[in-house]
Amino acid sequence: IFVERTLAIIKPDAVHKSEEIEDIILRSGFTVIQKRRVHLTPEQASDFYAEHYGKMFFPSLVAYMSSGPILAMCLAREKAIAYWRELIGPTNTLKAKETHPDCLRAIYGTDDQRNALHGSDGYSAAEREIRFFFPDSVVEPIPVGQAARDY
Ligand code: YYY
Ligand code: MG
Repeated sequence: IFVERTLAIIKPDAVHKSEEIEDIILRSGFTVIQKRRVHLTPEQASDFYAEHYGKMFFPSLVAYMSSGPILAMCLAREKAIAYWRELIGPTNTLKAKETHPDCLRAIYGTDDQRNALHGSDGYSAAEREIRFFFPDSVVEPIPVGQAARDY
């Protein structure tokens, strides 16, 4: 059995709540494999969100993501990708507050764009995004039962 990895980001509007959010992450059964505080340049934020290049919201998304420090985390758990997406909830914080009031974006998000948290949306995105922040991380899934410090 192999656990799965995903990339989580605590975005600039929620970094001041990162200790509280990390507690929830651990209580939800994730292991924090790697963690890095980083202040992205606009160029780096554009690279990270390249799939959205050309969309109306792209310039303000890049400005937001480079507006202050963020906390990038590689999380591991069984079905980490889907479970982390479920835990953070819908993209739009305002909708999340109405339909999923317990999700992390509803609790920590600011508005329809500043939604506090990021989660990879699939396996290939997760691998690419983990490499983006942790270029020397292992590529293989992590066997269940191995301690995080082994990696
Ligand atoms: O994966 P997720 O973050 O839930 O949403 P995406 O559709 O990938 O968009 C990435 C990011 O862009 C989102 O977290 C907020 C912002 N955004 C926006 O400001 N306005 C939109 N209409 C859609 C997305
Ligand atoms: Mg996305």
